[in-house]
Amino acid sequence: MVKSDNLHDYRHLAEDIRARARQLGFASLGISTSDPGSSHRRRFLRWLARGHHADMDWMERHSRLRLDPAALWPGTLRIISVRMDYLPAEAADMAANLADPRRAYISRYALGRDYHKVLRGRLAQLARYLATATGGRHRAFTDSAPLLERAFAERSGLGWIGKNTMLIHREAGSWFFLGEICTDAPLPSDPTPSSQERQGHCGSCRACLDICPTGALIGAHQLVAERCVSYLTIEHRGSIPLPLRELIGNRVFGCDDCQLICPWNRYARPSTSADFQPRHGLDRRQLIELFAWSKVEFKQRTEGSPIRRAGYLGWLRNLAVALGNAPAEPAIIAALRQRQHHPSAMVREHVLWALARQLGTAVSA
Ligand code: B12
Ligand code: SF4
Repeated sequence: MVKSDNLHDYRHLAEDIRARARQLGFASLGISTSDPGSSHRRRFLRWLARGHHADMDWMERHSRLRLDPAALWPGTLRIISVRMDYLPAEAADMAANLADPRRAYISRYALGRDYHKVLRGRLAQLARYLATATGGRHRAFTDSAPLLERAFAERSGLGWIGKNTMLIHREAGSWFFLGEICTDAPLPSDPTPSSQERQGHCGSCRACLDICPTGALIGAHQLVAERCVSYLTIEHRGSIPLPLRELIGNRVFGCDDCQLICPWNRYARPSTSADFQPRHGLDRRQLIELFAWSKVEFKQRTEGSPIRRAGYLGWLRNLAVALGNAPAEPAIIAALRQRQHHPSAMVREHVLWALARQLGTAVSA
């Protein structure tokens, strides 16, 4: 057991944890203090004040905790941040899928097993290892608690904040998840990046800002959630605003455009982890196939998948929008007609919108 006042022991422990994290499948690990720093604090509060979080009220509700991990998990002195790469090696070509309006584009992160489940188990093992070594208090999180994950990861040296707001790593791009352990162990923290390092390596590139289909990136490092396809297709519960529907194209769950275009993602190493490989052929499905899923089929086929978050009605809503954007075809019109009397008013409204587009009639949504 590490003695509470022995810094030498903690240095060794930090190295042990890094090695252990690698064995558990994490690509890298960084340690920061529990202070997110003034620039993250300021930017986060400004984002909330401008209402850029749309109706994700939970972002506002727990804002104090997000800025103070010790309030979230008492005694927290350090945040251990880990990165796990997820770009599925076996998935069909992304750009080709996105360019085919009859096929559904599902975000790469959502093709396989829910990352919360994948990371949680491994982080818990790392936390147990720490507990055995120090006997202290440790708690693992991955997008499961109000914690400014990118801020702590950035401060521990895991990457820089790109103009698309993603954390980007020089050798790995941005196709990765983050997870954390809040600990009371006074581990040596990694050097905080200098202000020059924090500017990152985006330089004059603005590919992500220009490619964003809905104009959600209103400037470098500024994302307006209510326009982001990821928000609209995953988090948003109601009707999708009419002006944005056409812009969503065939993206039925999440959006990857601002990562797909990022030059740093040329260096991303695809993940061979079985957990992240596509299930049920979700990387290549036709829109009408997915639209035909019954509620029972949706539940069965999204078991353990992040897609569950959209809910069955959200899933039908998103697919109806994509079908409305597909080229006019009798098979699509027939599929939409099957659902035009759906009991959900929200689904019906999107189906009628899509039908009107398919039939070339006035949109009466
Ligand atoms: C809310 C949320 C969303 C929202 C809002 C996104 C957003 N940009 O905030 C929506 C639903 C749109 C979303 C979408 C996606 N998300 Co999300 N999301 C989150 C969540 C829960 C909170 C993010 C947050 O705090 N936003 C608040 C705003 C203010 O953050 P921000 O714009 O990034 O600004 C912060 C920093 O970037 C910094 N900052 C801003 N500008 C600058 C400039 C400089 C120079 C510096 C130093 C700092 C700085 O200050 C702010 C405060 O820290 C996190 C998990 C978590 N608990 O942290 C996952 C998380 C950020 N999401 C993730 C992912 C994978 C996605 C998607 C790729 C999913 C998809 N394919 O559809 C997209 C990507 C969209 C995008 N370009 O960000 C990953 C990101 C991993 C990575 N490599 O960065 C996270 C970390 C989840 C995880 N555990 O892995 N997400
Ligand atoms: S995820 Fe898509 S919609 Fe959201 S900011 Fe990136 S490119 Fe724009």
